[in-house]
Amino acid sequence: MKLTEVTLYTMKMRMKTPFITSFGTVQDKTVIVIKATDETGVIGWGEGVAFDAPSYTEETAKTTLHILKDFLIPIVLHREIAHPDEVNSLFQPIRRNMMAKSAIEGAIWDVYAQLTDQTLATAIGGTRDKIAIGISIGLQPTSEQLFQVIEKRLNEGYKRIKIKIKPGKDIELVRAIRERFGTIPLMADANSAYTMEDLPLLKELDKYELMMIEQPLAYDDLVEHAMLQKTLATPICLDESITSLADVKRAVMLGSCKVVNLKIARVGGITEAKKIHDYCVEQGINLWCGGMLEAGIGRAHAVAISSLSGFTMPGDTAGSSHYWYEDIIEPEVVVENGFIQVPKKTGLGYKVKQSFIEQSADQKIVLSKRLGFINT
Ligand code: OSB
Ligand code: MG
Repeated sequence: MKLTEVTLYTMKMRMKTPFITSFGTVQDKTVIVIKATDETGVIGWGEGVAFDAPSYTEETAKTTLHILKDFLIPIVLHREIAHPDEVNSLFQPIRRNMMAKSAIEGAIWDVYAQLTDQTLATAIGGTRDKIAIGISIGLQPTSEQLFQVIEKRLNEGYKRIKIKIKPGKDIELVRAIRERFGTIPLMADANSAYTMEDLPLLKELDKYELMMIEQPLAYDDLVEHAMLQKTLATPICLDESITSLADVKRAVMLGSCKVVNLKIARVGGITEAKKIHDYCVEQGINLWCGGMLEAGIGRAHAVAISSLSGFTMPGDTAGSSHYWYEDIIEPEVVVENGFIQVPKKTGLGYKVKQSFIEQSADQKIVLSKRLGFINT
């Protein structure tokens, strides 16, 4: 396949409720949509999922656009690509910028799936026809509000509850949830809010038998997580610290975690995500698919990767209507009794609402000329 045109759109999407974590609040999300057209006219879609501020990882919506426009798209435009796995190697000269890489790589996977007349899930190697889904609940103003949200989500059928914690909103909250809801599948995500000085507190969490604690320590750490995992009964799940297969290998070598939260965008795309999946299966590491508050295109990619058999635990890919008043795909992603049906149509399997995107976009950049790649 050969891309002859790539269009970048940016649009602001307001979340139904602001999502609050230990690193900040997301309410108005800048969604970057990538439309990649190949020489035969097939259109593939990708999504840039970085936030406006570099507070979860170092990328932002603006760095994503810059890296895409000035570095990544010039590498793939007008280049013959036999298989989307090649894109991962083509991007090797560019350091990190995982979310930017993933955005265009995802669009190329969509083109490839359509050209080979398969669903994206099948093209990736997915075998499941439905995937199990949990929900990630942001920090709430009061415990009572959190309990109400948990109750609602349990009634909706979500298969696991993830709460956000931070210093001062941790032990007491978890204790109260256990008291009220008993042995529900419960986990906590700290988004790097603790240090090894909090060891006594983290050890106390063991009492509440959480399924796992996600990313308690620094966003770029593996060594202290390994020290922590040795003293904790609760499995550690790494999110921010895992940006590549190499990171997962190091984490396994050190014993930094027992579970991996895999986000396609955080590891630079589907090819890297597949490699991580295969390695986790080989090593017996539990794996589940995380989220970036994606709009429909990113969500569709998450559904596809979650159909691989090594995703052993419910993911964070909640239904579109949980986040958005109107999503950019139709049908929306729907969760029923805690499951999403993997779509059967070729490519993403959902129709991208192109005119809605055109109307909502505050920026549109069309790249079709042969662009010299800067400074390799
Ligand atoms: O740490 O998994 C995270 C949302 C934004 C940034 C980081 C995280 C999250 C979530 C929610 O937990 C994931 C989602 O519902 O998309
Ligand atoms: Mg997380």
